Amino acid sequence: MKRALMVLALLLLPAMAAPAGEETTLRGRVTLDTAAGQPRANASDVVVFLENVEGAPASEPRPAEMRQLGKQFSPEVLPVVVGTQVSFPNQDNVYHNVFSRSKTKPFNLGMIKQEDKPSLRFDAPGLVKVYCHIHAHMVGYILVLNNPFFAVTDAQGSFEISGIPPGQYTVRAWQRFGPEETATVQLAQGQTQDLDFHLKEENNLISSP
Ligand SMILES: [Cu+2]
Repeated sequence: MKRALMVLALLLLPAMAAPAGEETTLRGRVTLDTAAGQPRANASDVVVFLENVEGAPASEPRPAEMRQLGKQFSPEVLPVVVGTQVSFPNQDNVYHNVFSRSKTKPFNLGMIKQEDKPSLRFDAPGLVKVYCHIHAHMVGYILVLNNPFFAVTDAQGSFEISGIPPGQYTVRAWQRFGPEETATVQLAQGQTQDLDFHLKEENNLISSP
């Protein structure tokens, strides 16, 4: 009995040693396969986000930026929380244009000259695909989300979301080039939970606005 109690005490030690107020965290790694079935070396730009989070902060979201740089949108994938003001600075020495036909937020910012920085507020959740009518290859993705609990993967596919209120959530891993994946997690206060996703790209994507 004594021995059992001691074992129990030892088992509890790591939890007790954790600093008070440790943040509830979800982290993991996304692996991406190409349509040909090969692992993609660069697994960046997958957006991992939580659904149905209640009591999300009501504070004004921080402004975000999608630059035009080297005739690309940068970043190409930009997740933001609903209500975010996004500016589109042109950092090239050529004209650009930024427009979208997405139902979530159709717009056209007209001609944007170097150093100009028009901005827009994204008030409705959903995907907004962004293009430039001068450079047909330019495409950007603004994913407008209902709460600030999201992360974008780095080149290794790693992500981390912290400060999550404890609870049960649906987690979605969204990619540009194929179907997303979902998972359900149960997060306890102060816990760090690992969650991995495996996504596959598709060849036959129909280009939608
Ligand atoms: Cu352009």
